[in-house]
Amino acid sequence: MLGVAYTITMSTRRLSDQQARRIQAQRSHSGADLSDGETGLVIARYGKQALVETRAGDRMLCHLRPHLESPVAGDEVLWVATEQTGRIDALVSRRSVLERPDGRGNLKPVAANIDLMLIVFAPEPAPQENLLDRYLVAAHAMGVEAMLVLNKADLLVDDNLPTLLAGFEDLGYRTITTHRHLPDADDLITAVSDKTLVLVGQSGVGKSSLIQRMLPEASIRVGALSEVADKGRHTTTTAELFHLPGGGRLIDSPGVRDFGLTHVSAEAVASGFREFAPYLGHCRFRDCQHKSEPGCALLQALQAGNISPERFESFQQIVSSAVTSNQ
Ligand SMILES: Nc1nc2c(ncn2[C@@H]2O[C@H](COP(=O)(O)OP(=O)(O)O)[C@@H](O)[C@H]2O)c(=O)[nH]1
Ligand SMILES: [Mg+2]
Ligand SMILES: [Zn+2]
Repeated sequence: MLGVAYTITMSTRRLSDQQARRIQAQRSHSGADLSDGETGLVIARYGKQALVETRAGDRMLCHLRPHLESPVAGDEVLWVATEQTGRIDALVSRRSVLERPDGRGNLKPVAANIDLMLIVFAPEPAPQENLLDRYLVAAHAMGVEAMLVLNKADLLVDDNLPTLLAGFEDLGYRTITTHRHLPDADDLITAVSDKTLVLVGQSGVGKSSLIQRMLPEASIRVGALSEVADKGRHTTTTAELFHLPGGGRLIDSPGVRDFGLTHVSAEAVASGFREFAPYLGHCRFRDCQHKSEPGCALLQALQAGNISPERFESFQQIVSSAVTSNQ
């Protein structure tokens, strides 16, 4: 068992009947015996092992039962003690999951049971083209709320990024501007409340630093990574969960150079652009590609100034890149 220098209060929430049935189904499916396991929360995943927080607040590095669906930070699992450590036997059904294609284009879960996606960007490194829109589409496809954070605002040199952020605010998204020299991160902590939040964004935009600012005690700032696999390194290599005193949970995710959306259909991309909603389904042709078709409701909205040219171009680029990489 791993020693932890701090105590964690975790709700001893009982499984709902429905959850229990799902676990039962998955156990039978994976051929596991039906001996009693205990529920736990996955803090981080390392290859064939996962760091599990027990109901008592201890942390155990558990092995995974073969053929088990891959548990990730935020997952609720059933685990049993073994002679040495523990073993995860079953995964409780997720209410949401953030997935990302691996190098070979296969979708891999990154974080589970998320309520809120915090999309972080900064002056340095400057946002990649379309990345924020791609995250917004992903959040919509996952069914989670998205919030935009302009971080490292002490490095701002012009109005470009504040204007970009204001554009998202006009679309109805919650937004926050912050940097590490501000006294506290109360506005963010309030936004998190008791929800589970995942921070996403390019490597270097300050996601890990932002989490450190939100955590209260110096002692709690020691991440699971430094306890286990990543000694001496500060780069986030796997998603990792942190508790806030108010019951909220923060999941730090590794930075992405490219956040592919190849698994999302053109329709799902369109519905991820929330200001398109009044026009979708109103084109003359049912299979309208919104490129140059006569009677295209989106193109009309663009011409009327109801959709911004930047967002429309971003939409076209996301759809065409998804189509190209599917071929
Ligand atoms: N100027 C400035 N630098 C910051 C701020 N927050 C983080 N950094 C720096 O940005 C770099 C990347 O931070 P990190 O938290 O590791 O980013 P992550 O890759 O998104 O997790 C580090 O060198 C931090 O010291 C900030 O508010 N202002
Ligand atoms: Mg990081
Ligand atoms: Zn159209």
